[in-house]
Amino acid sequence: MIRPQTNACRTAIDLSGIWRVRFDPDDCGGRDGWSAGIGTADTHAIAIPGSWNEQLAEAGYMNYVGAAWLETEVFIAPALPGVRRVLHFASVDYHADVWLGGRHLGTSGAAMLPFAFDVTDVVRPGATARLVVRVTNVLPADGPTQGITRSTYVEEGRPRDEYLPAVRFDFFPFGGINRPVHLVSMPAQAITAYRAVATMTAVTLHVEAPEGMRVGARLVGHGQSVEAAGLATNGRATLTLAPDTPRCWSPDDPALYDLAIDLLDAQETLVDRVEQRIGFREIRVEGSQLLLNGAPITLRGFGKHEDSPIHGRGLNLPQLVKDFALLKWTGANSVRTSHYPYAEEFYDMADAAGVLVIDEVFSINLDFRRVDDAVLASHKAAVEQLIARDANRTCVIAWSLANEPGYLAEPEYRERSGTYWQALFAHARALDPTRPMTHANVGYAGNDDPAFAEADIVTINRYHGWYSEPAQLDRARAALVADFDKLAAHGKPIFVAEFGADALAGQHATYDQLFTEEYQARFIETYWDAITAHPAVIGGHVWNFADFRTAQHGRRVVHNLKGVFTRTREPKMAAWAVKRLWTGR
Ligand code: BDP
Repeated sequence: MIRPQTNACRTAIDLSGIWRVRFDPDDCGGRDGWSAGIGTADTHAIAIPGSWNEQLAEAGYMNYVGAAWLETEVFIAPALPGVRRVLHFASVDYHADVWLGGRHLGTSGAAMLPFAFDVTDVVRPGATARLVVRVTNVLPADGPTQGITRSTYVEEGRPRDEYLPAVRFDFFPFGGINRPVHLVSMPAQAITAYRAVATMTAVTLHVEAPEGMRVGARLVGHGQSVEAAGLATNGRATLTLAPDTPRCWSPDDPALYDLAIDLLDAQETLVDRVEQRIGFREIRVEGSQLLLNGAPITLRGFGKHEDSPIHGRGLNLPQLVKDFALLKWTGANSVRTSHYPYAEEFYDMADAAGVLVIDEVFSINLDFRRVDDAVLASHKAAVEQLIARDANRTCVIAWSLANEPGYLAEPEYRERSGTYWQALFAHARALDPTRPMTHANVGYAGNDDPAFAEADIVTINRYHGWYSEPAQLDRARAALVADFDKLAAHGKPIFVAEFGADALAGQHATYDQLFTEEYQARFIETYWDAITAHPAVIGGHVWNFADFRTAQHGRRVVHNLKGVFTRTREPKMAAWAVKRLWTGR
């Protein structure tokens, strides 16, 4: 699915704005015909993109989990014959059913990823059509992040019903249309997909295009311009673009080139075009090192979230720009998209800023007491849709296929997950043989986690000094180093994807005290020292870049406070500490 864009052949109209929403806690909207229009009773204005929770807290929807129907009107401009219209959703949290002018178009795919419908035959050019989207933020039980409800807590034998809303993860289940919706006009004969594989010297393009048509590609930048062309045979053209002296992309020099792929008819007339920015770079694992452009690289950075006041998980462009300025300010060179694929604008910023991205599938705390073939199938589909969206991204250096499976230390994890990981990693590798694969291990799953056998990088999340050995940094450091020494037996690079301590901004102490700014800073300094001292460890990501909202829970004071920045992006002492560690200033 090609990203919406406006160029010589395509036009994308952004449908962001103030829509209307009607909540449907009793699930009667389908029966009562809301798909044709939600009416005027009990409706609220809602900004799209944006989550309903904080926007509509006063109306009672802060903790709402269930179905909601959102609608807007779309004017369909007249068009020349042969123009196709596509309705593209960058993502909906977590599942959508869509109607246009009362016609059901279909449903969304994997959560947190795009989906689109061809609406050419549905719309009447020159008229306005009503777009209705039924959204639910209830996760299905057989997804790669298995849904949980108040009643399944009990079935799962958990000690108590302790989260509002009920969640399996440590962030807020914001609901709504959290990324833009576009109406795209594009030619009927079109480029349908492409894969760009970059090395340090060339970009190889595999373009899916109508049989027998001519495909041309041009790469321009840094005083260079190269072209290639070929015919689509068996639905595909393969082209190679190799400038004489390509400038390589890296965090120190994020050199990007403008790539345009053209589709031409027999008369050499331009029929379709797609554009993106791309860099020359190579990423590879060798022994216990990660090599970027042939040289070892230490990853320093953060796990993040898409989370901001009022917007919730809704795309917040000013905050995105600010976050990249703050990442650079700390000296970070990398980010993991914990715990789900982010909005495409995030990867635009990362490509341009030279921030390396570990791109994570939305799979959290997979519980192997409840894993079956349906879960594996939906996990594979989520991997497939993520790789289809992001494989052409220069910034993406690795895929993380799951976060903290086996979190409950259930024996079934050790008994059954081996074949699951074999199947999942093999599936991912077949889709992208060019990037390392990993997953984020939780301590409960052990330093011999069955997934490590399949991963290229042994990735761990560790909280010695916080959830265990609290406020005892000597013991915490010893436990961390003991983990490293055991993990080194895998003979692969070790990466610490999470380490961090909560700090309430403004809380201070002269001694090691949980929740103080001093302890958070000292915790991070202690870990960083151990990370950089161990020959097999390729770096670490502080948990978290900024404080973020969680479900209500006795162990959280509104937010998870492990951010080195507050939720509104003021620095805590730890932000200055990482800046000193990573920039020397
Ligand atoms: C890890 C999770 C992360 C949590 C973090 C924490 O991967 O989502 O927010 O712990 O407890 O287990 O702060």
